[in-house]
Amino acid sequence: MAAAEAAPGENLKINGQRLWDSLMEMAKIGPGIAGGNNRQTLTDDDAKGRALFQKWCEAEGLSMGLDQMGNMFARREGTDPDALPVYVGSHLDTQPTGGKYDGVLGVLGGLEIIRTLNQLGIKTKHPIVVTNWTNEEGTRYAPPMLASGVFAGIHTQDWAYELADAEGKTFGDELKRIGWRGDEEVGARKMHAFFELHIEQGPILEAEDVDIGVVTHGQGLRWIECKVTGKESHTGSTPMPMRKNAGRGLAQITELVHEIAMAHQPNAVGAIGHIDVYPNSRNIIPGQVVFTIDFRSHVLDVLNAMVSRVEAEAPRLCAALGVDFESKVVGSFDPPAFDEGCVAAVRNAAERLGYSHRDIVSGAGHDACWINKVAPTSMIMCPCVDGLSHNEAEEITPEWAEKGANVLFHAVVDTAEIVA
Ligand code: HGY
Ligand code: MN
Ligand code: MN
Repeated sequence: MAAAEAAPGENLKINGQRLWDSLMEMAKIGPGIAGGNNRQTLTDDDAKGRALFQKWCEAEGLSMGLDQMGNMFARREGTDPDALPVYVGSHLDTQPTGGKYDGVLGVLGGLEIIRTLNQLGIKTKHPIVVTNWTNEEGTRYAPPMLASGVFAGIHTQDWAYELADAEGKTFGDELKRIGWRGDEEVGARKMHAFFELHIEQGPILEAEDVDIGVVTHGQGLRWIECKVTGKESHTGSTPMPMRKNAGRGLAQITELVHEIAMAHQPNAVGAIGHIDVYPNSRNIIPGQVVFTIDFRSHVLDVLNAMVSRVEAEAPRLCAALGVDFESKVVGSFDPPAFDEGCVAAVRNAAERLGYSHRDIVSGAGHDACWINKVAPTSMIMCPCVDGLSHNEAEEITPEWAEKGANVLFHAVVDTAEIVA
């Protein structure tokens, strides 16, 4: 019996070596101090990374759009100019001690799809647009997924422009300074679908020896910025009963956050990653501590219960210590459920390619979580070594990158419809 006719594009594969070489080339920009990256948003290194991405896109004949939040849109024309484009991408900005693949794999995986289509001379009905979303990480400017959030109508552009970093530099000024503020209205673009390839940033896929994560849902997130205020005084001459030590508030709330998350296992997580101590002098009792609680769960009721409990108990803990407590939510999104049609496109692609795969909930937040509100969206995940991410030792294998990009490729071209 003749082999079943391959469906259009069934044997399509990306060039894994070319993708890996591009990942390594991009990793040279904004190097970290331990083999990873520090290419934080709106820094000169971010500008250099953007310029390299633009150069690669122009070499493939793509037209580059740039909106007023610095989101980059590299477009490959389809045969039907009226068809809404299929978008594919992620982010090029990194954590201060970030890895080489978080976000970057999704942007350069999208570019690799274009390179392969051009090389094979394949046309698609729908245009394809490779995207770099500004400030996904939310480290320098909270909240995370800022520019995709403005694009999805979650935040206003004016509010985003006024966000200030630790040195008081505003997002709007820095975007203009690095020369990447475009004229295009943010969110005006309409999408046929959006796909994001991302490393798992957790241990499940590697532990189960599974190549592909078919992402059905994401966790919801709450970032609560807390300020505990005591009184600076001499660590040597101030009698213990007279002290108003803001550091003790931080210590007790750190334990409270851990206890609250542990009370909601197996799906909740909680920690404090950002801490500023004032005046941070060895012989001054901390007068003020500012820190951010990061709670996550894919169950909305659990997420809300964790926030309610810390907002009820933290003030009481601090009052007992003789220090003041105040807080505000600085980042928030509810658990997203991705589009079933796009999730099926990812699952079918993994099946067709013969890759091991499993449904998975994303532990990290992604631009896809916001784009999911304005277009059919889903994600593909590949394993990462020891599940480690947001650490310069973040690592993946070329094979994982290639398989993830192949699934992305098939999901995108199936949705963009190859014109034989
Ligand atoms: O915080 C997050 O989940 C994302 O990595 N910015
Ligand atoms: Mn990311
Ligand atoms: Mn990240």
